Amino acid sequence: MTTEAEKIRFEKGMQKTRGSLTGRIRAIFGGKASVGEEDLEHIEEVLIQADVGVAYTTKMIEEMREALVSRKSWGERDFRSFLFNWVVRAVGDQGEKNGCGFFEPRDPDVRPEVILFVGVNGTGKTTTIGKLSRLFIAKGRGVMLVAGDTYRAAAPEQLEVWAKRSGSMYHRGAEKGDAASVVHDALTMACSASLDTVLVDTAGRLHTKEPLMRELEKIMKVASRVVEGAPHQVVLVLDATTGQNALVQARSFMDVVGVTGIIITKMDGSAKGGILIPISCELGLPIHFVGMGEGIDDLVPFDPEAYAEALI
Ligand SMILES: Nc1nc2c(ncn2[C@@H]2O[C@H](COP(=O)(O)OP(=O)(O)OP(=O)(O)O)[C@@H](O)[C@H]2O)c(=O)[nH]1
Ligand SMILES: [Mg+2]
Repeated sequence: MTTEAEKIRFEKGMQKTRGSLTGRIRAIFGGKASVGEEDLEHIEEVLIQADVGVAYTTKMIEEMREALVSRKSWGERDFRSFLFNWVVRAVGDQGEKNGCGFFEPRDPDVRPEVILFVGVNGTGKTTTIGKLSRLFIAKGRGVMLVAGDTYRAAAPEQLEVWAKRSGSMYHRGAEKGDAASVVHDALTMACSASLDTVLVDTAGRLHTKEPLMRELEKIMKVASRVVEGAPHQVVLVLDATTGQNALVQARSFMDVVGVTGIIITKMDGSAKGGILIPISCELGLPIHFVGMGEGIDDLVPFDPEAYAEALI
């Protein structure tokens, strides 16, 4: 369930996208009582600029055209309510898979639940793990953060700061060490400490870099040797400001590591929040959360209605 406070955070976080969409839509309607066929082209442009994607925009416009035929007039309010319903239908298709089911262990008989975070450089993996660790701790779980990023200098320290903030345990290995062995040691410790949840950070990697993608496979293999079925979730972190490229990244990671869900970050910094629509519709994966800022509280469970409302 999305709370009122979460809805408000969604709205605030999506100001940039909404600001740009609303302004343009208003310009199209320009006080007219009704739009006509001739305006559809402009509406199409606006949706593509918000990164809804050509395929989904075309679909939407076709449905609008049909709706126009069966009505005498179509004012701005009609249009907005059409858009709202369309978006909810499109992104709500993933149904229960969206939102908060995330906190429930995939296999209740196995502890700890191991969650691996992957994505290209700088998408917000480490920050998202930090935000999530606090939410897990608030649910009374024993949490460990694992610095599986052994590439970037200062990456382990960055994660350690988040561990201290949230009150999580923390494990790192030797500098420039082997990420898979860091994960191995961390999971062994987490088992003996009877922890509930282990969040594993990994180095950012371009989906086109073959050896780095192989390293992820190795981490997965090692994890499953220590904890049955691990990693139980593989979360792909995508940056909303990268637009359509996020879809390309997603497909490459899905091929290699069997991604189970998505978190979209930096929605607050993007005027292209429409990208969530193709991400949700085309990948067939749940969107668990949306990042709305850099602070520890700036992670909001994804809710189709709150999203559609904030978009429009
Ligand atoms: N505005 C905004 N900034 C964010 C969000 N999430 C992360 N950031 C910022 O994005 C930058 C990169 O975040 P990191 O968490 O270091 O990203 P990363 O994926 O771990 O990066 P690498 O480990 O280098 O691949 C930082 O400055 C974060 O504060 C968000 O939802 N909104
Ligand atoms: Mg990082």
